[in-house]
Amino acid sequence: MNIGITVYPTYGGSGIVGSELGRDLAERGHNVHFISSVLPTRVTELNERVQFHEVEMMSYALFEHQPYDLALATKMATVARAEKLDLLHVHYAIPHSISAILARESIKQKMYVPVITTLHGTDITLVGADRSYLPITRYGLQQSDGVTAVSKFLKQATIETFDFDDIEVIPNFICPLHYTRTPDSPLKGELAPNGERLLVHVSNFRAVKRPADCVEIMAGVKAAGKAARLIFVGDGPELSAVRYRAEQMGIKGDVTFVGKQANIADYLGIADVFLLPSELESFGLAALEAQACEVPVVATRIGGIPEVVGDGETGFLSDVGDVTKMTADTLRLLGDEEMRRNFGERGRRNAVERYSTEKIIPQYIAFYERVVKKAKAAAAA
Ligand code: GMT
Repeated sequence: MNIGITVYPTYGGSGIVGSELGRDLAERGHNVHFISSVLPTRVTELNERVQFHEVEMMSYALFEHQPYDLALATKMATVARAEKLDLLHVHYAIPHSISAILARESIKQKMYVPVITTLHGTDITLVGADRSYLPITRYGLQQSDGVTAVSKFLKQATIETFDFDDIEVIPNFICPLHYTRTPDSPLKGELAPNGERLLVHVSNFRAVKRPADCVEIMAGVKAAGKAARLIFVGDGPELSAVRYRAEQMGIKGDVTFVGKQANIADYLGIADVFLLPSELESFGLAALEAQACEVPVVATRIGGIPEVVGDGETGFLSDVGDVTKMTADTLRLLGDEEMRRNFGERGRRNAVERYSTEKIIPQYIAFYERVVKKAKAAAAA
């Protein structure tokens, strides 16, 4: 198939999922065309099966904000015709599904390019639910030829907010070969020079991730006399507040900020406990990646996380903001090597058996085939 994929290229899990899906589809013999403002960070290689089409935008003094959505729609339509795309698959509803629908409608006299929208989380639960975007998001769902959501939770949230239920749940995925435990990595010695245990948090440091809760947990671990270090991977708006909190709590020296990293697996592969104290998480991709690396997860019991992390099985779940319990859970894991190993092994099994690329990518392909077939049948009628 010839597949157009649009993602937010630089920021967040939806971009990772869309990019890695494209890479895997290309490895399976499909032609993938990424259409976005810049090359998505996870797309590291372009070749005859993986191409990139940059959305160009003219700037003009009259535009207070550049109309990216329209430039994107124009590029989608151009690429769809030039490359004879079988479908456009957009990740994150706003504005991508609207641009894709516009593109589809603008060329429908010449060809019909079906639009598939994958919902990732805040496009439904936060941004899409805000009254400034709600009607257009509902329109995007209704007009898409197919809609998928990354968790059962997100499907249910979409039904409740948008009264729209024609949604296929296709969960996020990991490549089991890429996400593995790497206990002998030299990075371990660099980050924990005295053999300390490593608590790792990976996110885009937005308020919804509550990264400052990790600082509270680390402070509790230190107060309990456990030798550990907290590693923050990623960057985002809350980062300076987190640094300040660490300073305030007197644990600045126990925390390392490594910033954005191209290869998250380097850090997860040596972690002892993964912390994800988010306020909202439709799936929690980082928790899945951690489990694939045999790392127990301490997280919140919200959104799609309970679908991914087994409480008492592969990690421990708490109410949002309950740092006392999250600290106790972290200490429990740090103090019990066997529990850590058992949780880690079960986590790896859970990730590989339920969420490996082998399992999930064929679900996307089957969905594409169904949507394309239905669109062709409708066009013929
Ligand atoms: O977090 C967002 O605002 C959007 C999105 C992103 O691009 O990071 O995150 C969502 O998609 C991820 C990939 O499907 C999920 O793993 C995250 O749980 C989800 N974030 C939220 O629901 C807050």
